[in-house]
Amino acid sequence: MKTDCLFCRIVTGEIPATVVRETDTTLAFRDINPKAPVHVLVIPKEHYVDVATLAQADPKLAGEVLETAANVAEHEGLLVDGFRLMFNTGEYGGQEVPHAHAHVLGGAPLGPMLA
Ligand code: DGP
Repeated sequence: MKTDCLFCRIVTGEIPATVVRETDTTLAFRDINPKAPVHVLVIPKEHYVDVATLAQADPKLAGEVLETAANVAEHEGLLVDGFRLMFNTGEYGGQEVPHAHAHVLGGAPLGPMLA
């Protein structure tokens, strides 16, 4: 828990969020500024600054984030038509919140990412 981290404060409940799934180690909640009909963020409850740091420090937990993302996709009905799973990482990756998070995006055709 990092007291000045937005997503850590969502984990503690200090900042409200629409939670769609929770495990002992991960939390999934709707993005406040959705970019698709379904836009859910999946985070490890423990603070890691980005997915690269998370995966190197705790690959098991990184796998649990992926598992929760897959379960969210299934629960949101995204498995048949497909969806996008994205980790913005660092400044050049466009990461705005420095707590590792996966974006689960779907519910409409998203097109090629690097058009
Ligand atoms: P990124 O650019 O990958 O760091 O994405 C951060 C996402 O977090 C962005 O899509 C908007 C979302 N977000 C920012 N602040 C909040 C918040 O307070 N609540 C929720 N639910 N989402 C937030």
